[in-house]
Amino acid sequence: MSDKEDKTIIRIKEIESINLARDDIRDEVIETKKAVERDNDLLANKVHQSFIDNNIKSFDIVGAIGAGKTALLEKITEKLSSQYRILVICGDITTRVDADRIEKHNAETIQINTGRECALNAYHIHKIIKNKDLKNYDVVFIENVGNLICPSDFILGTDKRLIVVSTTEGEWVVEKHPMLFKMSDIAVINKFDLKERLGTDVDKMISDAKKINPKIEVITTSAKTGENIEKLMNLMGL
Ligand SMILES: Nc1nc2c(ncn2[C@@H]2O[C@H](COP(=O)(O)OP(=O)(O)OP(=O)(O)O)[C@@H](O)[C@H]2O)c(=O)[nH]1
Ligand SMILES: [Mg+2]
Repeated sequence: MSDKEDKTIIRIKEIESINLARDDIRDEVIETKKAVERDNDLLANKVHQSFIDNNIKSFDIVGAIGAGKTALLEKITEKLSSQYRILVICGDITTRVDADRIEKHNAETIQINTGRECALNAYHIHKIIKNKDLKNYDVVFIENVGNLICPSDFILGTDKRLIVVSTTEGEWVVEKHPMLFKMSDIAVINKFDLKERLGTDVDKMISDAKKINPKIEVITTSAKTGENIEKLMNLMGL
């Protein structure tokens, strides 16, 4: 047996032993996870009620890393900031790059650095808004940490959730991540300007999203050219 094969077998054994250990505590892990999600849901309801009480339109924007969440928010805030008082809460593991980009378009921004956590949760949002006078805002956008898995565990307490994917992720990205599409109100397929160059089958992405969630609104956009940004804003009720 070669060295490489030997190492592969050892690695597989290591993984098996980790899985066995997990089997022992699986029920406990599942119960704890459910309790955390229950607490999160309660807090999310409280957050949403605060937005409603203050006549604030609120949106949670989730999506793959680099799909264009911030670029879309830049376009939207640029168009809205003369009419609406906007607060944008950006989730990112370490930097305030996104908040700085959006701030240039006259929106107030708050950056949350989650460190090792791969999604925002209702506790983060509650902590921020309890120190804010919400009467000073008309619209709140929350850009979640970029990924298509973790945010499905935590609702944040907004009117609508948008999921953003793009042509650069390939046509399988929707069917491979059904959970967030099930939980979202609007699916945005961004970077439509790159569709021809990449040969991405956008029709498949649209029909996959509709199959997963027949109620979801699906729209193609380009944050680069501005295509369909106004239509997206209409869908959001802005
Ligand atoms: N061609 C093209 N590029 C885009 C479009 N939208 C965003 N980009 C580019 O894609 C890159 C990533 O965009 P971001 O807006 O930072 O993406 P994001 O989803 O906010 O990324 P994270 O916050 O890191 O998860 C940037 O270089 C953008 O300029 C688009 O519609 N077309
Ligand atoms: Mg971003």
